[in-house]
Amino acid sequence: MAMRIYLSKDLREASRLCADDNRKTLAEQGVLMINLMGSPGSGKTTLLEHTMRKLSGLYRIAVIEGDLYTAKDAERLSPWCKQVTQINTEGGCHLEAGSIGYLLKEEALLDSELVVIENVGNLICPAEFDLGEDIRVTQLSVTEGDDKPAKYPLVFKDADCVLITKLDLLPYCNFNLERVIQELQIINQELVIIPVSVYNGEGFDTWINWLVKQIEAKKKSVLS
Ligand SMILES: Nc1nc2c(ncn2[C@@H]2O[C@H](COP(=O)(O)OP(=O)(O)OP(=O)(O)O)[C@@H](O)[C@H]2O)c(=O)[nH]1
Ligand SMILES: [Mg+2]
Repeated sequence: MAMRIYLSKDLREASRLCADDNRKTLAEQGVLMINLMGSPGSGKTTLLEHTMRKLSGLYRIAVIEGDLYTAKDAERLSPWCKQVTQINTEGGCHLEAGSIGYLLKEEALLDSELVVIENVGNLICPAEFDLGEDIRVTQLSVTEGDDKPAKYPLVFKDADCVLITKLDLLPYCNFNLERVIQELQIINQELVIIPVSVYNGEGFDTWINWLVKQIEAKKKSVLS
């Protein structure tokens, strides 16, 4: 016989409170925190390598790497970034606000001007968990197929910026860029959409300029 269980408590409440705490801590310090999401292999770490190479001389940047296993991504970023922390979820499909809050107690992290979280590669679960970030960036590579925004809308709907990555491979993929851009604009009219390739540099400066604007706005907000 089927049994219905009524929950009188919101099971996500603790996580939401942690996210709010993280946002408050970051706001007090003027630190911008970005939650970078996307499928496994969509190019998140590669984008970060190039982004750090460009910005690490200009800003104090910390990276939090989320992966099920290994410290491979943290090792890739360590030449470009002084403060890299790897979180292994050991099977977990997303990061949680509590783990980020624990790291935000470290002085080195709060001394940064930008904290980038590379979430676990996945278009589903990370979208459902607020980490206390200011900005959500979702990557979609042209090799994944142009049906993904329609099939996994939440991670695109709640994003501030979508990077359509591996643009250099567009001629070899059955990916209708114009249609994807239109679909994304319907899902979220405010979305900043930047097609980019770190291999041939297309769109990369547009991404960097947008990111710098966000860092500067956050720094200014603490002064005003
Ligand atoms: N052609 C092309 N390949 C790219 C580009 N960006 C990344 N790649 C390749 O895509 C593969 C996966 O890149 P990663 O940066 O490791 O992907 P990821 O999203 O961090 O993967 P996970 O951390 O496992 O989720 C690598 O072989 C990269 O060299 C690009 O702009 N063009
Ligand atoms: Mg990675």
